[in-house]
Amino acid sequence: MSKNLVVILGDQLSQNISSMDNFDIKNDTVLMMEVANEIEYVNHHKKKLVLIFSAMRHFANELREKKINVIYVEFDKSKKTFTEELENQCKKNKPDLIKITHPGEFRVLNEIKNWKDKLKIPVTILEDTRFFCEIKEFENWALSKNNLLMESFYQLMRKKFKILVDSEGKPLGGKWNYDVKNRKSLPKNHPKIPLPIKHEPDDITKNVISLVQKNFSNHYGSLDSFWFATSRKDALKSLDDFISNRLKYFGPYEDSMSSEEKFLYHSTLSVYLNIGLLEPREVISRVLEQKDIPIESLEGFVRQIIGWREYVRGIYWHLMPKYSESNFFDAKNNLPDFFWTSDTDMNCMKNCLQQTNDEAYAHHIQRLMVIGNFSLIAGLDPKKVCEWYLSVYADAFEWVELPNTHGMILFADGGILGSKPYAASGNYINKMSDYCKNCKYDVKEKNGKNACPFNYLYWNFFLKNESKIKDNPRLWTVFSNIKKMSKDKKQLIQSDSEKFLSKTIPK
Ligand code: FAD
Ligand code: DLZ
Ligand code: SF4
Repeated sequence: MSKNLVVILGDQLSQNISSMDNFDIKNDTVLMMEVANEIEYVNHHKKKLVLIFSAMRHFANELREKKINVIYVEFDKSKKTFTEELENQCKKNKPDLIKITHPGEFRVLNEIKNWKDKLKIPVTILEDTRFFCEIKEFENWALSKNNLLMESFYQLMRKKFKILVDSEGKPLGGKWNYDVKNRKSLPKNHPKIPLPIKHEPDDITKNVISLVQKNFSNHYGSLDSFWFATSRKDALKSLDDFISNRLKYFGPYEDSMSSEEKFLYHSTLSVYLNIGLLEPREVISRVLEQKDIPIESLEGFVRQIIGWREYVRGIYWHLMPKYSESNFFDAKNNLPDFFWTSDTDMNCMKNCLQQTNDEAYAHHIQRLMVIGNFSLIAGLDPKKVCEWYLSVYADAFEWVELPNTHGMILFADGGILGSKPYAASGNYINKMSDYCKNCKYDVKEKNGKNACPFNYLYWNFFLKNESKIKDNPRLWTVFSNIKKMSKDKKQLIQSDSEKFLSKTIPK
């Protein structure tokens, strides 16, 4: 009888993970490892470290309850890499075969590909079947298309999995897309929105909090009031809570921002989906079972999970490793210190950065239209921005973080993922949030000391990159305005931007 060693990584905490298929309880063993390299390769938020370690430890216990033999390697400084630790375990356990589900990061895949030669043991890498779309299937779709629009991939997924379609494959409600209904800002006297459940840390989580406090106090972010679910049971409670309390209005307010409401009607489920405590298929079927949810909320939510989430993963595996190397605008600026300290006079940035520091969470529009928009128009270096996003959010794994950062916000891929850069002036932020009313800067001012920096940086971005994007049909209005702009106005924009950037960007 062959003896298998099944390696389960920190984001593979699903009972149905493919590496456990045909698991032989008598002969096979599961190996889980907390290793220094995974902790240190970026400056992970402390809450992200607690989430992953606590969830790994809960998962190992759940497997043991099913009488599965688990070797769990707890963190100590001498445990450096997956490979070194696996080598130690193979010497002791002498498996005939190592099994692992395809990892979520290219870096880790490369490491795994070396195991066979290094350990002289065969290694089987299995498809990650938790996703709706296999890597190969996306690749075939991508190769059959001239441009890789999310919308066309999304419609394919809806039809293939018969989600919100009628018997002829037409969209329920008559439209594939309800985006126009889903752009509301939060009215002033909107009733308080129910917060996501806060899960009280149990003994396992408390131990991990102490471990992180002791060993990783230099990492980014606050450890106060840790509230994430770290077990499947609690993650299911969070799913129920979202469905009962926030799904109904998810669509209309998905683009809005509020200094009073950190989570609005968002689900916060990415944290659990990305480490495997919840599976996308169960989330979709639970959501579709609900009665009385308006189509714009149902479709809006389904689009995020079977559209965007699957699409960015496909893009990542289709285009890596070259994808991360592009820098379309040749942007080279360092990150301002306030990305780490939250200490800035721009109230929108301060709010989103402080929330990121406190919660290891910001919702999509905060990531995209505030921090992301700023990173784009301030010309920040894509590699540094990607590293920041990978560090600071609890749900950040490279397969999902990189396309969103490198492609969606920075347009560093030159337009594979988005058809135009998501640049916006202060006006957009003012329309969609209440941030501007408490800001030192004046959103209505275009130039000068009190002007909102988003206003001049926005035009400066287009002036600087004119030759690269002026023929983009979606930017026709922008460049026709630039044509009408006087030389003096252009100079003012450039000098305000230079002054701001020279104060803000470390050399
Ligand atoms: P909800 O608004 O409730 O959305 C529901 C679910 O849809 C999410 O849980 C998530 O699984 C999925 N989803 C929504 N938008 C996207 C998207 N653009 N790409 C992939 N999945 C999506 N998401 C991550 O999971 N990890 C990341 O590291 C990450 N980095 C991002 C970086 C930038 C610059 C931007 C603009 C977006 C990033 N996103 C990332 C996407 C999105 O912001 C988060 O998925 C979302 O904010 C998570 O919060 P939520 O669960 O409350 O989402
Ligand atoms: C992010 C992370 C961290 C901080 N620590 C570990 C760890 O100690 N052990 C582990 O198995 N996984 C960890 N992870 C997740 C991995 O770094 C990696 O991102 C994913 O496995 C890639 O899919
Ligand atoms: Fe942000 Fe400008 Fe509004 Fe201030 S005025 S909150 S900097 S958009």
